Amino acid sequence: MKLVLATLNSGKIAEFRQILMDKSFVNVRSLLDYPTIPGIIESRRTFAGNAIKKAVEVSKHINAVTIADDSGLEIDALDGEPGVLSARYAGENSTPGQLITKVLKRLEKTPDVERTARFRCAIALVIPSCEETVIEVVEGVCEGKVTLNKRGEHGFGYDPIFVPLGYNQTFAELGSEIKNKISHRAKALGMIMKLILS
Ligand code: ITT
Repeated sequence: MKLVLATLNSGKIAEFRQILMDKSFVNVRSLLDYPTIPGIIESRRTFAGNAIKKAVEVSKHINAVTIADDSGLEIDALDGEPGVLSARYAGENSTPGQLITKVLKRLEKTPDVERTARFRCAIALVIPSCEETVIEVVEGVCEGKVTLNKRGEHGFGYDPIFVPLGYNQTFAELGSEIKNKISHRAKALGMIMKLILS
């Protein structure tokens, strides 16, 4: 079965591939394989809205099962920011370093006990059909805390400043094997695979 990941984010693509590693019947493709598909503006105000928009737009160009991920970090002390703006929190084309610097600066005066946060991942699924196209959306959440300083080299985005609940190391220290068992993305993808296979 061909499964198109409607994303250009190489960190997400690597995680999807690893999580799906034991599903040898799934032939994973991403937007890197379809460079002519135009970029999509993430104009919706929720993760679910943006995920549906990305999956629907991409499925208009490719007649295959398509999933799109819209995700980000919600920090309680910042009233849920950066949220849906996670990729652009320090301006368009922000680097991970700039994103992390901005978050740590805004949390400068926030004590450890108040640094609670969560990663949220919405994944939208489109299964095209001439009879009735299926569109579904699910969400996975991973609770945790934002650290005082960045630590670790693995992963992408905000991984060096996020410690998942029940651990002392950041996602960037824990590495992909642990992250891909407990992450927001792993939980959402698990639900999506159940829908695809049911
Ligand atoms: P696509 O739209 O092409 O999928 P994107 O990077 O623009 O790529 P999003 O709009 O969903 O994707 O932005 C998500 C951002 O949230 C991402 O760029 C990271 O900064 C952050 N993020 C999401 N999941 C993360 C994770 O598992 N670890 C660290 N940071 C994450």
